[in-house]
Amino acid sequence: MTSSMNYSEKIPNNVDLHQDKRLQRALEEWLPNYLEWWTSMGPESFQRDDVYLRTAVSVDRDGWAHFDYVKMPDYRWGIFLTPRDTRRTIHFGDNIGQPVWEQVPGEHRNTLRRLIVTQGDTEPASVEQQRLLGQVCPSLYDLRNLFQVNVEEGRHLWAMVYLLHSYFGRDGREEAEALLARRSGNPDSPRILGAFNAPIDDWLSFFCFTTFTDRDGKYQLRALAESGFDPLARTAQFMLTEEAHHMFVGQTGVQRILKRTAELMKTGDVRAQGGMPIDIIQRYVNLWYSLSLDLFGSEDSSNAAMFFGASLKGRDHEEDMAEHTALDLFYDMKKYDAKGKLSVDKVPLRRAMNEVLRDAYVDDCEKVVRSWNKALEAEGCDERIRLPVREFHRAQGVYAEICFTPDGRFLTAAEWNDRRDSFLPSEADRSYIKSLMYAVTKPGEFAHWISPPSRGIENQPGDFNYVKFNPGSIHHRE
Ligand code: BYC
Ligand code: FE
Ligand code: FE
Repeated sequence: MTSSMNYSEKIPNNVDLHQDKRLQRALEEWLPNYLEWWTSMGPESFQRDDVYLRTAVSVDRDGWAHFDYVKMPDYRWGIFLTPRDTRRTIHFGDNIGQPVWEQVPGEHRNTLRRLIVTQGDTEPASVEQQRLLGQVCPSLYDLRNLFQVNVEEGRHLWAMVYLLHSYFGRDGREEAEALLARRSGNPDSPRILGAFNAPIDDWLSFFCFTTFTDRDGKYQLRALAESGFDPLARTAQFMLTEEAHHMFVGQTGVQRILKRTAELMKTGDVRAQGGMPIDIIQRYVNLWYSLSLDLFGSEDSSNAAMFFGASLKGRDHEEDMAEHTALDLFYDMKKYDAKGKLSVDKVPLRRAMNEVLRDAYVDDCEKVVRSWNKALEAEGCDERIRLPVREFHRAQGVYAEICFTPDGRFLTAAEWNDRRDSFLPSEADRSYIKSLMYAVTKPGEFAHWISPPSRGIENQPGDFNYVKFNPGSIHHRE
């Protein structure tokens, strides 16, 4: 295991893949299936264009990225793990103090496989969800960022497939095939988790998704980076370094839209000038935030207790916690009856681990919204974006069957139905946002509804040509 990466092999890696011929062969057999999936389900219409992408060249904290023009199917997807720390011991749950596992413990095999498959399933799902967005990109800068996110989600799939192939034998290989077979939004073979079946066909949705849903990824990966199963922990650690850019794309994307909207508010009606009104942006935030809260699973979960007890999935920054068994401790959980009457239950802390992770996520999202509101304030705009309460619009967990307004007031189902369109994007909102989508492909130009970024990727100038269209491309110009 080294921090530098071997790019001379068919599958770039820092796990000495050539020393395990069987595994190498299995992954080389999976590779063409992956490429077939990528060319049919990946970004449509752009597979032959040259995109200014970063590729990982070392797993060191700084300086791991290399930037160059690449055709997406030629991207060097590889297997990169943070180097092993041989002194690492299990530091939470029932196995504290034991050396971390380098192989899958038999009694946790099915549970671990399920966690890895669930994580792996989200990665190709997001690429499928975003596959048509390039055709209506608001700029070349944004187009390049979309593709950077897409190729890295492809690499995250590789990360999970490596674990399945090397540690789970035949059923791991079968799961790796199934990861290429399910399809986002397909009623017959949907992706596993809710948010990954929702359509993303406009850029406001994309920026909300990369803000809120990729951020679920950050927290789930942080919890898996604590795992007693060391290969999973090290894989998750390296994935987190890539994840930061995805959330940057989302957060700055929404911020640039808000800035533009605030500018347009000074000169008249936002909609009449072709911008995105704040109330519509708020409804998209409400949707993607609530869908993403669902991804943490139930507030009170026997699965979560088992994952923690078995030392498979820890808490965010487990080392900072006062205590690491989570036994004989309780979490004060808000619950409601069908009439909306509140009670506070004492839930055993292990059973509340999904909610503990969600708490960290909610704090992080609040910071993001504060930065958005600062941008509005800087434009002299009095409007503000607000996160809905966590009970709002939930489909998983203890709040699932109960209706709440974004500010936490209980509603009957009939009241909810009457007011739904003021909380979540309506058909009219969606068709208006879609009507704003058109391709802007001249270097340095931006769609009317979004402001330019404050700086370019790798400090490139504002008119940098991030994507070079080749003859045959839908955006190619002579
Ligand atoms: N939709 O006790 P429960 C990312 C299922 S994002 C549908 O409530 P548990 C990325 C659950 O699977 C990060 N089903 O929850 C972002 C279980 O089913 P089974 C992805 C759901 O098990 C952007 C049942 O309900 N990583 O990386 O404690 C772009 C009862 O489960 C949902 C992970 O998720 C839902 N929302 O926790 C690209 C980490 N929620 O098993 C990538 C791995 C729950 O009874 N996964 N269910 O059939 C996990 O840690 C856990 O599986 C979950 C659920 C946190 C998801
Ligand atoms: Fe990912
Ligand atoms: Fe991501």
